[in-house]
Amino acid sequence: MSPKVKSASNGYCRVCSARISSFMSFGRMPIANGFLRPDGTENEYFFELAPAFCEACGMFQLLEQPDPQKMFHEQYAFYSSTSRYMQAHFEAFADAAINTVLAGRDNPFVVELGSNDGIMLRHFKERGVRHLGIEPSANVADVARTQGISTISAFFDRRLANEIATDQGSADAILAANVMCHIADLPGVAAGVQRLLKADGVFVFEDPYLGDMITKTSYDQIYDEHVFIFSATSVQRAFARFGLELVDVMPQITHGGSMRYTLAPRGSREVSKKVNEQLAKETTLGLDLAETYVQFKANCENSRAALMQTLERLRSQQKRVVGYGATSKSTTVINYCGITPAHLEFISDTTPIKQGRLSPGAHIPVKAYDEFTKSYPDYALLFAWNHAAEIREKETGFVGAGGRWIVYVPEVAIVS
Ligand code: DWN
Ligand code: ZN
Repeated sequence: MSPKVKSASNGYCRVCSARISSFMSFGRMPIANGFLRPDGTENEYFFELAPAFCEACGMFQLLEQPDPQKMFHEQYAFYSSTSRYMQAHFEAFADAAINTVLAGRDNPFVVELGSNDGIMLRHFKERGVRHLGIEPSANVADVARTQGISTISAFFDRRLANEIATDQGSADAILAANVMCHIADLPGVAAGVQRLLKADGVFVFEDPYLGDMITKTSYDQIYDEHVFIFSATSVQRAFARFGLELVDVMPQITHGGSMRYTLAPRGSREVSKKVNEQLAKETTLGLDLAETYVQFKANCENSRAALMQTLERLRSQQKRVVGYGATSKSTTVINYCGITPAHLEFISDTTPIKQGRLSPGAHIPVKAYDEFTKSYPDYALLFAWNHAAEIREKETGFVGAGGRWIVYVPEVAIVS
């Protein structure tokens, strides 16, 4: 992605240039991972978080996205390796690539876009596979480099693809996880992939899935970094222009429901029947219909009302309530719903860079995990709901002490 890319769509689809308009607004939003120092709350940046759906190509997208440099930089607050489950997930992702696409190839070359702290590439490195990570956020890229994972800090585009192909050769596999949906210049990246990929190579990426977001009302997937929420339909159409064909899809449970897409140069591989099945499911779900998004808006409003009713009730009962996981997603929930420090005492998070800071927009203190265990609150609002299995497994002490979880996906509820 080029940092020069215009971040506003100016009312045109970023993929097919058809006219688009937002179907709802989540209001004024700060940078989702823009955790603030307590003495640095002045001049906080805000933009309007407004999603749109392109009826021409099916792409769900933000009308406006802040400049990439405001989101991805040397202080980027999200380190992929914070979850044990995600570590296992990426090991399996790497294994699948090694055992299928790369099997039998002579000195294969793997490129990962948005390689973060090396959570996936380390498995290629350990097995001696030639690899290159491209990660614009310098701090997380440094973590990967210190582990000997070959990484460059840059935004991926056709120019960089050309440089890599010239210097290191074409790629057998290009991988990306939770990255493609962050890049506004999707056509630029697709052109780069087309340039860098071998004629018999594959491009495999996964991202939060539109179908899950719509069915679960998990509107918190919508924030500055997620300029797109993909479906099989929109992915198939977006890449076709670049000679890349959708040959496989594989649903994932990660991040509250994701989809892994495999693309290959047109005609180079057989198209799995799962592709057509998924496209048909999306039609049944109504993902291509404007009315689906009108209903989604109503569902978001109902979810907000239910969550605030719960938090207000607990406040009036003087219960201690804290947030669990200062996720990017929580920035949308907190600011859209109007959650304040009067509702949440603090948010517990295991990421050192977020601790001692204030949450974006609402300025709720983020504290180390110890603060949570030291004196369990009455209720914990589970912002990291996508890691619920891992968290609830380890937090038996909290529940044993009478603590209760407040969840809001797929519905607002209090659970043990
Ligand atoms: O696409 C993106 C996804 C992959 O990751 C990025 N745009 C940014 C990020 O989104 P997120 O911040 O919503 O991701 P998570 O993985 O839901 O964040 C979990 C947060 O909760 C981290 O800050 C770590 C924290 N955590 C914790 O405090 N205790 C996580 C676990 C599992 C825990 O036990
Ligand atoms: Zn479009």
